[in-house]
Amino acid sequence: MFDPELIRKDFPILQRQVRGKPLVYLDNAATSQKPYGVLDALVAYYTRSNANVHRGIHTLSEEATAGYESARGKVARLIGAPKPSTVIFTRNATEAINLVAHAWGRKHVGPGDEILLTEMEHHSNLVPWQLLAQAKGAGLRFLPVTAEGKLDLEPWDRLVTEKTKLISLTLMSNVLGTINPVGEIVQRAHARGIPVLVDGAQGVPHLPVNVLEMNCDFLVFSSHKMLGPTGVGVLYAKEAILEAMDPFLGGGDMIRDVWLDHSSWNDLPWKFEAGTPNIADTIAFGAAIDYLQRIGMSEIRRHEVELTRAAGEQLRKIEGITLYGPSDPEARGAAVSFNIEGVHPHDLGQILDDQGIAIRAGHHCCKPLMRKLGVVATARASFYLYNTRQEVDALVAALIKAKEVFSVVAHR
Ligand code: 7TS
Repeated sequence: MFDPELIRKDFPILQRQVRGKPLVYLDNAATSQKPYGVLDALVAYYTRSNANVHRGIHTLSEEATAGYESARGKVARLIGAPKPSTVIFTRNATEAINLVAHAWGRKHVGPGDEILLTEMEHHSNLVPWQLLAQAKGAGLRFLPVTAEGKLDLEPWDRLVTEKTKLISLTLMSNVLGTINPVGEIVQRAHARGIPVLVDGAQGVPHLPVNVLEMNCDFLVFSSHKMLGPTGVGVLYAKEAILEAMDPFLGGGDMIRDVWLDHSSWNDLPWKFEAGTPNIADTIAFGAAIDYLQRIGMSEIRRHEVELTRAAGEQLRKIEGITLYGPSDPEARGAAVSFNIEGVHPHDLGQILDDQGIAIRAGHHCCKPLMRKLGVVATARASFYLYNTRQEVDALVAALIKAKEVFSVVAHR
């Protein structure tokens, strides 16, 4: 049975206090906490098996290589990738998008071509395309966001033309929580021969995801938002696309043979992994995936829907609050952004920190979306598997108190 109280015992950081209060960690959309299994995997690797991968024939190197490649298999199984060789390890989701923008984009996007994004993208899924468009004389187009924070597909036929070379969008918004209809978008795009990149940085940690069902051409995400260490990201892509792509970075490990004036490339996935990779953190990412799968992605999703429902119901009662994104908890993830009239979100963040409650305040790397919402910043609480109903209550109580403090100050 899913029991967040039992789950919490696996996360040592959740036992600590902040400013004399038990930590209430509600900044999971920024990064998640790590269970003992992940921490133990790091220590075990460095205390027993530390060596470079893919090179030595000695025992330690074989153990390191087996651990590293086993993590790749775990990622492939988690997302339903047909082969582990379609999973490329990067530093984070951002680097995975940049890899595609360089290694695929520079070959397939030319002057006058267009890339279709949405107005709710994280800067990670915007700036790499701006750089590509500037380098190639290409243009960017954007699916708009409705007042409820959903994608507006009405202008699809005007926005998707023979110029469109790629559609790149987030599975789940880190600000609005919106879960986008990626399957439908992939179908529509493929009907016109256009590949689709899915930014799964928020989606993969919180939803069951299957790349064959979604039928996306690229999927990117980060270990650190799904109980794993920082410094590891994933690019999944269809095998034929990866085979046809040139390398991103050059160096050791990504070559088959090297002459003074040219080189040939290693097989997938190593063609895209130049230099010594982040071995320890990747192995520990494998332990994070084991943990998530032991609990079950559907169970995690169900728990988060309940927390989001409870948060929505209680937050909506606070006078002067604006909640962003879809109100139906089934249509959204557990990142809940809001503003309270008369209180700057940074002040909210500070006051909540005094209560041991960690939320994020700011533009969440979505400045164009902030402009669309007509704000400079929002406060954001984001839940994960180890959060509880009591923590939702603590958040709401602290916000009510913060509002009272500010109305007293305002009336002085
Ligand atoms: N895409 C989305 C939708 C994200 O939310 C983030 C990070 C990224 C990409 C980039 O991930 P990275 O691991 O490469 O940095 N989002 C956030 C956030 O909402 N608060 O801090 C980081």
